[in-house]
Amino acid sequence: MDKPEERLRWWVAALLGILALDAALAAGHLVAGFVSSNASPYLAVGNGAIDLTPTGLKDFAVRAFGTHDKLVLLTGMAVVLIAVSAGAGIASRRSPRPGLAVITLFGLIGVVAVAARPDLGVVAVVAPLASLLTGIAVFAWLHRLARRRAAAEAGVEGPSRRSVLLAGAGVVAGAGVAGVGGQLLAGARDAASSRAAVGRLIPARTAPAIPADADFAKLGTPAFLTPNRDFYRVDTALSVPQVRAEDWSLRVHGMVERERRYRYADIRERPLVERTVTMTCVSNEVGGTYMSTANFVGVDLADLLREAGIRPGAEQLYSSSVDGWTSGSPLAAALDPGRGAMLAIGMNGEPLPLEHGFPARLVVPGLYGYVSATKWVVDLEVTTWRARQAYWLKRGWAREAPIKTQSRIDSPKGFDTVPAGVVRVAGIAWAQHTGVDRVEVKLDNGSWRPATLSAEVNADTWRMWWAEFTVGPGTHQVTCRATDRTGQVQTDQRAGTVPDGATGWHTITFLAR
Ligand SMILES: Nc1nc2c(c(=O)[nH]1)N[C@H]1C(S)=C(S)[C@@H](COP(=O)(O)O)O[C@H]1N2
Ligand SMILES: [Mo]
Repeated sequence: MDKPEERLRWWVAALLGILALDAALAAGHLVAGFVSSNASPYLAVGNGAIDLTPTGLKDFAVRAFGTHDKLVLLTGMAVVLIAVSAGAGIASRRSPRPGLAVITLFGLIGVVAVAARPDLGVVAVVAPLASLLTGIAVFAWLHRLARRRAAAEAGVEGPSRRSVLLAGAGVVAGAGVAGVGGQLLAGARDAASSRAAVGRLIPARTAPAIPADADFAKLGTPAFLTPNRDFYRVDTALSVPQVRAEDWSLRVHGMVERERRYRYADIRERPLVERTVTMTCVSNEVGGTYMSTANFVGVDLADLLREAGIRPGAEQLYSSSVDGWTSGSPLAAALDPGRGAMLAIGMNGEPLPLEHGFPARLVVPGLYGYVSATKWVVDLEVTTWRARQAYWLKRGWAREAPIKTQSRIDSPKGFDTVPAGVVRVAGIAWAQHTGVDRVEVKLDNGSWRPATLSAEVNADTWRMWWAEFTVGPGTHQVTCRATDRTGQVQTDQRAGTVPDGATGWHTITFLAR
């Protein structure tokens, strides 16, 4: 039988588990600073979790938490890790073995998650291995110390209380230094400095200036061009991929006459074009905000594909990002000179922001982002639909996903209170690559009334609208619907976002007083 004095108090044991976790994660983060910030085991496990999450849950997370979905995931992971580590500590009040087993299991999960990342080489596993070894060493060491102290309290020779506390504090301080060090190292090598060094991208052909009456921002619509910091962001990347322009290249291969590889300077030195495009996410719900407009600067995708020479029978442009995300676009859309598909390197007068795909991304007007807009793009494979299935296609989303004709009310906002009398209703409509022809608005059970449209910038961008109603006190409802250039009226049939984009009319309720 064990002597009772050799058992650790439960809270001391729990603390040991948490300290070992802290040290392990910090060590991994530090080593990842030398390799790649994405080799940090914590981030790699989170990224792995995102890729393994079923579509329905992922769609829910994006809807429920929006851009914060990743913060929610990281926080949830932290809570689980701390709880399990504390539990493993408590299970190790006598022998360190249960704790060591749990640490080994965690460490191996980290190793697998890093090894599975397509953007990292094999050396990257040194980061999770550092976590694994540090976790084991710290736990074993602190455990021995704490048990000898417990014995000392029972009268046997052993370390002082002070030395045990110092050891614990030393682990916390060491982990702090390692964690911060890893962060600084990653920062020094990162893409932000590379982006800052790019300088101004001057298009040979600039987009026509946006007329002043292209938006009704004074009436509550968004500004016509979305500032980069406000541009919606949707991707599966838990930490933004860090690609330096100097290290980037784009491979064009597959069903082509000759494989090509472009470096950043090759693209930059070409005559650049600028195009104003409204991008939309297929996860945008009726009334949602996953859409934005920017001036994109880049080169014609069709030019790059033609230089490689397309072989007969090719159907799909299968593009991959540095972190292994993939997208499949109809090759015909990428080649169509009237479509204006681009390899973009600039956005609103700056190099692409890191979150929006620096150094380069695809932009194909008229198609939802998941079938067209690969960020951090490094590989273009010309292929068939049978040969390759892209990321979201495998998860139940449609192969063909043109953006649907839709409209949205921005003002009043749902459940606003406004003064009775004249009410101005304003919003946006979009039917990218087809163009918006008309928007109609309806108050309560009234008839459809035409809205005033903003100046059209081009068929690939949103269009703003407004209409005026006189309302008495009470609750009212407004609804809008758009008609595109083909004469198709936006359907009132409600459909969810899966598999190819939501439909239905946007209605809001407001109170007049
Ligand atoms: N590498 C990568 N590119 C990606 C995605 C992604 O998850 N990873 N998401 C796509 C989706 S679903 C959309 S809607 C657009 C969003 O681009 P933005 O974040 O610049 O607005 O990027 C597309 N490109
Ligand atoms: Mo999307």
